[in-house]
Amino acid sequence: KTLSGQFRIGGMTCAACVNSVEGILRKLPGVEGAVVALATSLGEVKYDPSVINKDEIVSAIEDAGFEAAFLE
Ligand code: 9UX
Repeated sequence: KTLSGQFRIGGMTCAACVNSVEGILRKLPGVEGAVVALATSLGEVKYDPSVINKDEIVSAIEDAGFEAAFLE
């Protein structure tokens, strides 16, 4: 089963940042899709909660030097 979560992301200032964040997310085990929008600073990730959770997704983004928080 796949869940979908929206998150707000900080620290992205150019289009290459978007590619970087999407690339990080798409490589994570359990992540099945990720899109990030520079204009709105919002992203959406589809993930398998039996493999990865939101805290781990946030940590991966923050390890790359960005800030992230799920909306809920
Ligand atoms: Mo753009 Mo983002 O030059 O970390 S790649 S600012």
